[in-house]
Amino acid sequence: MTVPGARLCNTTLDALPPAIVRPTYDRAGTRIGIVHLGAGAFHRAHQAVYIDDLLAEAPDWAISAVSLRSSDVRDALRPQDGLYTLVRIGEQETLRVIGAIGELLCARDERDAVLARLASAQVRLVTLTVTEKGYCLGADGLDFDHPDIVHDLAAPDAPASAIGLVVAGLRQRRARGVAPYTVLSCDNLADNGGRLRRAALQYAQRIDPELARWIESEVAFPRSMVDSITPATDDALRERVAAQLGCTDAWPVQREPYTQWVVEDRFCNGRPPLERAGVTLSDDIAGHDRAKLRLLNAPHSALAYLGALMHLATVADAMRQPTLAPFVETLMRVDIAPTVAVPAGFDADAYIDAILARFRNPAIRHLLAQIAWDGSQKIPVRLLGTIADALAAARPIERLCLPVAGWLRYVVRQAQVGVALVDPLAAVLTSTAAAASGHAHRDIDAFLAIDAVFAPLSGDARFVEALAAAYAALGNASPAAVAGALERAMQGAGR
Ligand code: CS2
Repeated sequence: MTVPGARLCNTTLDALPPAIVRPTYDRAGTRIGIVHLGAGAFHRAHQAVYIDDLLAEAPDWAISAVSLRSSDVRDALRPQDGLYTLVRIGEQETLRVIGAIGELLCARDERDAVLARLASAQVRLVTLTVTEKGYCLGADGLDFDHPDIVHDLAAPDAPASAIGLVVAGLRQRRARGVAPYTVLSCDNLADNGGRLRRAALQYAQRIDPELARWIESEVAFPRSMVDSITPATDDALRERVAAQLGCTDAWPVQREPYTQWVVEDRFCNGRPPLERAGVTLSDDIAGHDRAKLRLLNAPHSALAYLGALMHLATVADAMRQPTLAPFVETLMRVDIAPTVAVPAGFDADAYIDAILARFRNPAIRHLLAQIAWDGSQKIPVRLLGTIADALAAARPIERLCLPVAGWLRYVVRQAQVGVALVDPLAAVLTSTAAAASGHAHRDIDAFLAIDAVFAPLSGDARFVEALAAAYAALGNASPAAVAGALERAMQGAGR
């Protein structure tokens, strides 16, 4: 039994109730081999769990988990020796204490320690979950006007951005004759490794063209696809965990039982034996990441915006809504699936069935508001590529435009009720929304001028027309108006 008021940490680990799964390896015998940028809940519920499975046989791959800005995760988990609880929400809830994180750092206040880790020869892999916006990308690769990039290029030895840190670490290693690390993006971006590589090369080129050439020839940037639904931690979870552990855990994480990690097997300085933890090593990442972005993340965003307009709270609530759920299923099967070139042996129907079942899981309280964050970063990679492909193939795009219009209506509504958007483009989105008149063409033209979101499509007359029509179809965006638009959009579906 643990003492009331005690905190989860190395010394309380042995006293946890027997049902709690915990590390089977000697934590003191592990060494940091991975620096992970972006120590949020997704990393801790996903990658860190795979690594936890491997540390008994591969003790050289423990993780130094780095937050770029906020010190919250470090402050919560450092007193816990990096330990935290993973709650798997299935038919039965299971609790497991994860020990893979050997160190927590915050780059903003411990930059030197982060740079020292990045320079260390023992570190052979740098992984990232910094979300779409963390890559500071514009329409053509790295956004050189992004304030973090401007800052980092002016002071490359004191970087704040993920790209700046990755390149600063490589620069130190090159200067000291230390072999480079592999840089593995684990974010929801199509061709995540390719984009990160191009951004790193563009950035390095500005600092030192020789460095850029070295990175180009020596550093591997494998692509990857990650998948596991991870609702944000709330107090209810903290309380459940404390009751079961018999001690407090300041920041447990939760996720569904399903998890997938597909990684391109291209590493330049060794790798953990990932396949032994259930990671798929594949050469066809493009097929996997496209299928996931288009068939899981795009419907998620559709549920988030259209569901929020219908005053629904969670994904499971949205999947019980009699017009929204069939609309999203039609979108997946009729409009999106034909644009996804699936990898060999991939059964798209079964994949869609499984995603719908995951969305319906009533045990998971996945807030639509969480998915609605960062729409300006998500809409292009989740929906606009599908629309571009449908246009190129002369397929209809009317239904595909509804979630995009739903996002814009949601932005307008948040501006009207005075709720701040969580989005790096919040300022321009909110000022555009505040000027919205309700006149579809005028409003759409104003939003389409936001190049960072719409640049590749805003000149396409069919898209402009279909988006304006979808925006108009949503009427005053009340729940009844949205339901009416979805019903009309379903007519004739299944062709
Ligand atoms: C979601 C994703 O928040 C979101 O935007 O669509 O985080 C989603 O839950 C994961 O990608 C599932 O793997």
